Amino acid sequence: MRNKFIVLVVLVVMLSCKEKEKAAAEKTTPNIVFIMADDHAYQAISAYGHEIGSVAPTPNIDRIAQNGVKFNRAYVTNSICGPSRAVILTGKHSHINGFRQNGERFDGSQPTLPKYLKKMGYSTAIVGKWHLHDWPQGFDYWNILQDQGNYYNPDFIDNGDSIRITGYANDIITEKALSWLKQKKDSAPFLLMVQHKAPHRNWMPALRHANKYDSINLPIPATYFAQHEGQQASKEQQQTIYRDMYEGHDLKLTKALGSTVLANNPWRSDFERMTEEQRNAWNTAYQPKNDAFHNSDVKGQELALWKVQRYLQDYLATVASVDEGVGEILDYLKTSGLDENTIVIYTSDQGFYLGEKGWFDKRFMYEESFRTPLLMQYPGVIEKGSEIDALVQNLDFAQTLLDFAGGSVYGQEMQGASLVPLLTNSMEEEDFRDIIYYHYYDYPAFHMVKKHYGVSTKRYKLMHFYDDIDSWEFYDLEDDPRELDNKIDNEVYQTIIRTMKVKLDSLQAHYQVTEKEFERASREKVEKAYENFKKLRGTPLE
Ligand code: SGN
Ligand code: CA
Repeated sequence: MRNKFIVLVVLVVMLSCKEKEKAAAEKTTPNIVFIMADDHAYQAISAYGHEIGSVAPTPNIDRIAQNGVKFNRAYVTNSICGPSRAVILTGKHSHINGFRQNGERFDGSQPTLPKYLKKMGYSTAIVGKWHLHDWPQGFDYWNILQDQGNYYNPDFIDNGDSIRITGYANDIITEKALSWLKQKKDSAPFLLMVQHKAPHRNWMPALRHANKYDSINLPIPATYFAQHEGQQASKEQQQTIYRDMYEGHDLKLTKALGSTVLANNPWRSDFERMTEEQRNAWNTAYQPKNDAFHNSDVKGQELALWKVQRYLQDYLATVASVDEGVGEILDYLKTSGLDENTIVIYTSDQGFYLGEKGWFDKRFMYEESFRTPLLMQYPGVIEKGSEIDALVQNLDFAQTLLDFAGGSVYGQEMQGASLVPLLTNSMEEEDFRDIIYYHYYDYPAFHMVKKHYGVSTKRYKLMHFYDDIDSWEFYDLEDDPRELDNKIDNEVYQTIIRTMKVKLDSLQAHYQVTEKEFERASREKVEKAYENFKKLRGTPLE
């Protein structure tokens, strides 16, 4: 009886997989709307079920998870902006696509996802943050932010012409994406990449959201005061909220009671771009809370807690307009009837720290910055409300989309894997990969996170900080999900550590990593960088 039941279940599952595959094959070539935020932590997306999400929900982004799938273990290969974007476009690791760290120039002549899709008859468009220091190639229409972009009155480069637009970046990006969609009258399938600036540093919310979370006590991670014992690179980074943030630039604090002049603000910033009206509205929103701070005389640990609250308030308020923008795009797809044949993806260029380990920013191979949110809908093909735990990476996006578009042949040179078998339930998660590779190069640079590489399975993570120091770290994520206990010298783990080192070697060989990739920065360069950042810190408050 039991056996018959099992046979029946297997048959039903097989049938439904076959149906999904068939459904995918029968669909006409899908449109693709790829929405990517900048520095959006998965902890700050309510679909991921973290504490923060319950006080600062993202109802529109969550709609994609409800309509489709949520990846619980999506990772990047190099947790930093430009490099992540280059990996997504090329489907190749940084050392192969040549863009290892911010500030480099992307070689736009190489094959990319939009170029292949264009070859297949797609219309291709990109709006928002680009950050690859070369004009986009492979797009019929591009309208990108200049460099990092600004929140207020940003400069856009519209197919080559630079134009300053009054307004708020996320709203303008959504508007441009929608107007491209609305003007598109032909029947060609399309790829539309919508790439937000938010919630990147310095987390400036839209004026309508500037007080959104002021009265909420936001949850502070248990590791906020972590001491990083046995983690030398963590001790030497410069992204600790209570120590490294600039009071003016990051926390929007004023110099003194009654003043509207910002405290330590070492760079030209968005405040100088605001119109008088915007600046007045900003002051109306911030001055009462800044004056309350000046009246309160908080110090020491209390001040550290105050800073993380202000940071989270601004960060989450900045996310709010991204969420609204996603809602507008989903609504338009629905009302225009495009939704049925459109794949919608929501992701970020990497994860981010929301006070975990005391930090903001990203870069490390620890979970918060290594992982990235990934939600995907494709009605009739991807099961509604499903979840995938397989280890996937941004390296896989290009091949996945080419596969869905019927052009998997173009992905052959790429280094990822199509996620289509996982998405159509035609592959077991265990049969996907069991280990992933990471390599971060941007040192010495902002936040002074040392170069490192590593591998991670679902349970174990091995990392090697090879620049400046020579330090290995090893974590058992099941036992220590917050990665506080470096077990590299722990007797119990020596066998698995040896196995992980072998796997690391074979993955490096597989991805064609050569000796050249482990070059270290000169000591002189590193010291100079530390000196410069020290100077920037300035005098905190009057
Ligand atoms: C800027 C930020 C840094 C950030 C880098 C990289 N400083 O330099 O905090 O780590 O960008 O970010 S800022 O206050 O000037 O914004 S990335 O998203 O482009 O990789
Ligand atoms: Ca980023």
